[in-house]
Amino acid sequence: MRISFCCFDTKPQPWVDGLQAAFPDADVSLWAAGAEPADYAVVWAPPQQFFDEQQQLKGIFNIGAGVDALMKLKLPAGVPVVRLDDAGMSVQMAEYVCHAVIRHFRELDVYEADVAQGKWSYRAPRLRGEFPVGVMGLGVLGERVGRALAQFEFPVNGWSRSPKVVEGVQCFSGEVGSTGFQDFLAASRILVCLLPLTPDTVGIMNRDTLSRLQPGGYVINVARGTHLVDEDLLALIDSGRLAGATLDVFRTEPLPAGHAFWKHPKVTVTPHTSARTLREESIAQIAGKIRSLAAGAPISTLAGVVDPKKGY
Ligand code: NDP
Ligand code: OXD
Repeated sequence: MRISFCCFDTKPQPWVDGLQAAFPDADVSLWAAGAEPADYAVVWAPPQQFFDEQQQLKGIFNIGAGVDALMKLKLPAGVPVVRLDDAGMSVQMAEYVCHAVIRHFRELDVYEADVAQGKWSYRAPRLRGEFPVGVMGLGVLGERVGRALAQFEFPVNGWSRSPKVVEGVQCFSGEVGSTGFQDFLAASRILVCLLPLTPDTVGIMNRDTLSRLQPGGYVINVARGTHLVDEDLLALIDSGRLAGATLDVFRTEPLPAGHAFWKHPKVTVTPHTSARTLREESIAQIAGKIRSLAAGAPISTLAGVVDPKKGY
């Protein structure tokens, strides 16, 4: 068996070594132009040339949850694409989003600023019932985030394309623009984006949709930068319609120097770090799936197989 690893965003050698340790008899290598045809690809945002050359693949494994970078490419026909299915990311995402919600709700940013000036001051307690949180996307990550927020007794709404039942979460469903979507927005004050980036969800957080949130709305984007129309968010914050935002993902990454988000007092920026790919967990998950496929298991038995029609 030959496995090709192709990723330019991380140190490749520990991945190659980890995959080799999982498959001692296989030939595992870091891809370079002109490399021999491989059976399985383990990739993150590879160049088109990778797939132009690798035409004999039996499976493509993405070392992240989001496959938007892969879906832009021309992939070899009929080869299954498998994304990470949690692999240690959902607990990180729950931590990050709960932190952002609680920091905003408890005004911890205001306390931090006061303390920095040596000020001992109190804010009036706020009622969590007045801060319903809406989670867009109730997949592997969104569901975990919704459940975690419910543990803190926030009213939690969730929205997905197909109907769901999640304990502690009021679930809405339907396509973008449907009544279910509009009702979800109207019921929410804090909006969390955990959608995949697809043609349907590009720019989903814009002036119209963000204006439908309850007054004093707050935005947490942990999915993809292109879900958000930056200028619309800034205009709504500056007009006082929205209270602020916590943003982990951006249209261009790294966030360009001089972008208004960097210094905006009501915007908190982190560098695409809300849920990191954990190497050991990911290799174990991918290796298990490669073993299943190599043993003849039907692709439908694997978790995280991407539906090319849906794009996630
Ligand atoms: P899943 O595929 O498990 O979940 C996606 C959810 O979004 C599903 O509930 C799906 O609905 C819903 N959805 C998709 N399209 C639509 C639509 N058009 N209308 C309504 N609902 C829709 O993905 P994950 O939870 O694993 O990951 C979500 C995203 O998080 C990733 O795609 C990635 O972009 C981002 N991410 C960001 C990270 C970071 O560090 N910032 C780390 C990891 C992921 P249904 O179930 O009905 O199909
Ligand atoms: C992912 C990411 O999609 O890290 O896994 O953004």
